[in-house]
Amino acid sequence: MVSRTTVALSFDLGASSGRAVVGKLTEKPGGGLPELTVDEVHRFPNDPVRVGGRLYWDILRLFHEIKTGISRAALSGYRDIGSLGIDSWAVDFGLIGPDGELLGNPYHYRNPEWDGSMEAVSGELGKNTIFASTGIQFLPFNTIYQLAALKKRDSLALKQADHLLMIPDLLRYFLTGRRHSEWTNASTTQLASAEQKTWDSDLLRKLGLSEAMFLTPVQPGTMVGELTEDIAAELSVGPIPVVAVAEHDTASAVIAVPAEGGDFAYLSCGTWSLLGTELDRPVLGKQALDWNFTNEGGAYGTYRLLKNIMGLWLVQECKRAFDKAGNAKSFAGLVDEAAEAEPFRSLIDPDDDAFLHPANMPDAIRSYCAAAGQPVPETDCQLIRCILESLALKYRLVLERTEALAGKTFGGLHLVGGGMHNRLLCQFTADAINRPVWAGPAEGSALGNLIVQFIALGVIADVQEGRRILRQSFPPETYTPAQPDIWETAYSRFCAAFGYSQEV
Ligand code: LFR
Repeated sequence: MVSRTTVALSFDLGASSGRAVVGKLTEKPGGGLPELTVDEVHRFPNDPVRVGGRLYWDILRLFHEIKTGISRAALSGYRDIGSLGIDSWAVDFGLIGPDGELLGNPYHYRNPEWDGSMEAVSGELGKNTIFASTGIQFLPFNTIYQLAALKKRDSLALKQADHLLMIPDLLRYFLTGRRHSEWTNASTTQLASAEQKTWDSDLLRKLGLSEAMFLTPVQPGTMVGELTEDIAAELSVGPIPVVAVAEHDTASAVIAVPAEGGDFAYLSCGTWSLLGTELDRPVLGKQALDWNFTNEGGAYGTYRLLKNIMGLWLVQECKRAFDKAGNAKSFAGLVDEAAEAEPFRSLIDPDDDAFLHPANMPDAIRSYCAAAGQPVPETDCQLIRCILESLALKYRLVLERTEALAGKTFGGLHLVGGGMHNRLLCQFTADAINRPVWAGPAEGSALGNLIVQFIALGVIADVQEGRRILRQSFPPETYTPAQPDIWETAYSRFCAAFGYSQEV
């Protein structure tokens, strides 16, 4: 008996690279859960480009890489691709003019131009008003503040735009010629109502933004077109259907958390660390606002109650500075050295604004430590140790606050994303939270992207079945707490140093 295999192609655009990953779902001849295997057919850089003091996406190059990914999948023997889907980080967008053309290069959220816009807008409209409707945390680069900054400088593109498309919406438009807005990404703009799952017209009006620019969001899993004939001919492939997956990478990553049952905590660990839980209602009260938690839209009626933590960006940027200074080492080498460094020498609050886009990360950390009365990290390994320990301690704070807001307790933490390769951080996290950490899968976003496609194609019943398949195909690795006592002391020191109450 021949077992049936369904093939889908996912594109995941992350900060360190973009990836084209083929997923093959194969039915077991005797029944039982199908098996999922993946094949990365293309990987490409996704470097932002700085011009005239502003930071941009290199969007046409990325579109070229996506076309290359489709060709490579076909050339690797995947002739029968059931569908494709694209996910990327949140908040960034392109503007489409009356003639259907992209108006300018999309800006990158770390563009320094956005600084100050959040304070201006939230001062004018009131944080309560914005949060009560959107349920989204206040981050200085949210789409709402990018748009307000563009409006303030009288951006010609904004004036002329017919439609705003989030980055995956935009790339899908290039592939299919059709324009749709997708819900998980729309929710991160801080311009949409969490409960209504569509744009908040009041908010748009108050900001002086044209409502017509915003297309009614479709839910993840919607089939939204197929490759244009031109592109299919250019790439010598058939008319591949395109699915609006959970196009916010974090939404996709959380779909791929291999949890059993509905109550679980996760840490999506990559450039950002996103720590929280999945709920079927947003938490919109005062405490969530005061703690700056978010309720991002998820797939299939869910919300992600979580908080952004600055994440491995701190390490990535240190490595970039070390490389530039002629002291290049691999990530693994840096982490090995950090493992030997003195424990808890200096601590930082990783979420300080000073770390969002500093010109030189090691300098930013050193100045911060000096100002916070912490010993200044001198060596590369002291810097990396300081970052990893501080991240783990911040994870504990955010985990306990998540529990308080959700009214739940969690037996451990699922860690998904590339950060699982940082074994020292996984162990520190288990120690800091004094609970097990279940690490994996590493390619969370790509896998969540594939699961939504397989559900749309009718070969997986729902997310629960998807998670069961992931558990079986990519069993997580368990880290157990080894030194809870010294971490308990360090946690008290962390909370005292940065003004956090240990009581939640
Ligand atoms: C993670 C992520 C976060 C979002 C940040 C900026 O890649 O998508 O969820 O807050 O990037 O868009």
